[in-house]
Amino acid sequence: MIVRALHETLGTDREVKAETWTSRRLFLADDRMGFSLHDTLIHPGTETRMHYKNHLEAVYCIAGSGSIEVVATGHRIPICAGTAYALDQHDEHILRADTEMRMVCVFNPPVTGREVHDETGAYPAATPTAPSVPGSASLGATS
Ligand code: 9YT
Repeated sequence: MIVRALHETLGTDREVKAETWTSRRLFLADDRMGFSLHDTLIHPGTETRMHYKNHLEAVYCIAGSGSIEVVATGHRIPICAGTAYALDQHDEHILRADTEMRMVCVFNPPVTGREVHDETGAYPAATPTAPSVPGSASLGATS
């Protein structure tokens, strides 16, 4: 079993800061779980355009409020504590934070550590890391 506390990530390589967010990465690819788990703060008053072409991401908002816009349709959905979204179509999106938002994020395949968005809003494709549990299925993404 791996046990990791949020405070242990602060000020380490697991705390990754970008202009509009700070991602505290609790579990990463080298934990061999088949996903990564992040506790992410989205800074108030910001907007972040993202397009995870190489990953699937699920996000659960546990504090704060804002909205997500699906770029392809222009559809805007309010996000507040208790709302989750899954980018099952690798959806390009714009996240707007009205107040500081605290998000629990899961990436499949897992991110490896220091990723920040490239110019297209993506993280680079990961090198496959097998889950450590014998017989467990890989959660491989498709692009
Ligand atoms: C909610 C979201 O996607 N924020 C951007 C940061 C990213 N999720 C991360 O690496 O924690």
